[in-house]
Amino acid sequence: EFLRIDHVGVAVPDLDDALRFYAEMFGMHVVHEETNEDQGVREAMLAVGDGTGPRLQLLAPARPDSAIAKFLDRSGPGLQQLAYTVADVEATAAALRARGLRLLYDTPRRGTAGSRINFVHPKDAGGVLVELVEPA
Ligand code: V0V
Repeated sequence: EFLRIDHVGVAVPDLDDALRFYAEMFGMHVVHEETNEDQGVREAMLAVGDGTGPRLQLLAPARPDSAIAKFLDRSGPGLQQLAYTVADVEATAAALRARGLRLLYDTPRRGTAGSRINFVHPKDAGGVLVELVEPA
């Protein structure tokens, strides 16, 4: 069901500070940036190397009641999620539900760049927040 790793998500308190850090320290640059009001995040996708592989997603809170704000309060900055590319997010979610895993949403929501997304609860996936991404 999983085609490849789509991105790894890192929670950061301030997106501009983080972008500066990744550029200056690691030479990594933004390929996409947006605010997702539904998720309450300001986010940026960074390419690694030639940009053909998985991306790094920096996630900063856009609102104090967002999932990222809560994560930062509890855990501090750091790895927040691991996202896999799937061909059909509804079919994959249904298959995982049938195996007893809790999906966070009944129907997919809007993710980066018009993708459709859902998540497996981290308590059902060995402590990892697993995101399913069906690209636009
Ligand atoms: C919480 N927990 C995590 C975790 N977040 N464990 C691993 N990784 C995480 N990111 C643990 C937490 O330490 C608690 O463990 C337990 O889960 C709490 O579960 P809960 O009370 O049911 O839930 P909350 O309120 O802590 O929220 C966690 C969830 C929330 C995962 C439900 O963050 C959520 O709805 N996430 C999905 C949306 C999201 O993450 N959006 C931001 C990215 P103990 O203490 O009980 O052991 S947006 C995005 O990725 C986009 C737009 C995109 O890629 O396109």
